[in-house]
Amino acid sequence: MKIAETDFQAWMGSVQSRMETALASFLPAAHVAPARLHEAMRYATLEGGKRVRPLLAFAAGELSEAPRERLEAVSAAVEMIHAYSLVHDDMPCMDDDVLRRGKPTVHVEYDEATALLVGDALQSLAFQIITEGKLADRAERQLEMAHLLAAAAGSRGMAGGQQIDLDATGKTLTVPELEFMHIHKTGALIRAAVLLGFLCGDQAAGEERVKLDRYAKAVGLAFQVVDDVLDHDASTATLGKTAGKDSKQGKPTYVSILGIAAARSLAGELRAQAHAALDGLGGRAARLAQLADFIVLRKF
Ligand code: GRG
Repeated sequence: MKIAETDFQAWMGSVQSRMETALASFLPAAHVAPARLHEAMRYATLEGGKRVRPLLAFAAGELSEAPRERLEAVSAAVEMIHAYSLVHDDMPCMDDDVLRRGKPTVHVEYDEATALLVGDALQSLAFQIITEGKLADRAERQLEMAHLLAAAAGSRGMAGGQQIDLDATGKTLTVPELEFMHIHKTGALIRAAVLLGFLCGDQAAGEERVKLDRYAKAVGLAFQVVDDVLDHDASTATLGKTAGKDSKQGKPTYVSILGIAAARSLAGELRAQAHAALDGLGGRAARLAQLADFIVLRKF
């Protein structure tokens, strides 16, 4: 392993463990009433997940010299929206899956009504966190951050992308239609993670934000293309969720539409676009560059 790689692994491990502690303290304790709901919220959020969105927020925060406590808060908010989306996505009325992060999905471990409430409560808690305390240099900026997260999660972001996904089952989409779906379903929250991390810092300059936005869009789409490739290539044991499910459910994916070789090469192109977007940002963007590589080269 090269030194740069070892250093990246260490950085990633430290952000992941910091986030585990932060999430555990933002979530209500399992014994607090209603204990079943709080226990299930913790089950859905803690001990699992690559924490890609927090990693992106922390990396973007290096550009604007964002304080660690603010990064923990915005990352926790984004990760709670993400966890809620996974809980609802796994329910019988949507993807109907029994395995997530290597353990039974929330509606299997608890029940459907609890899973629904877990998602609702995690989403509310995310907005409570992002509007509490001082997370930006000015109150207007913090308001903008809450607005950004709401837009990313809503009908013109992730929830809208999920609707397009549900409508697309059993159909063939064109590549631009597939891209439109994923820019919303997966890309919107990833973009929000990058921008929120950046906006936490008092040194968040406008021209850097434009570059970051370009980076976030490339990485968001790359994440999904790789997700489709892994759904085709990897095993259920490696992924911790049911592999090969999209094709079984008749869902259009980059692999079903482009073929596996073209999907792999698209992931490589998006990785190059992400790197190009960082041009001129210097060493402070090193973690973002490493994360683009991690997202494209990951095996799980
Ligand atoms: C229910 C409103 C609503 C939205 C659901 C994100 C989503 C929309 C559904 C998840 C289904 C899915 C497999 C999407 C593909 C990309 C994705 C978000 C994968 C899971 O994210 P990771 O790999 O998961 O970051 P971990 O477990 O590592 O956090």
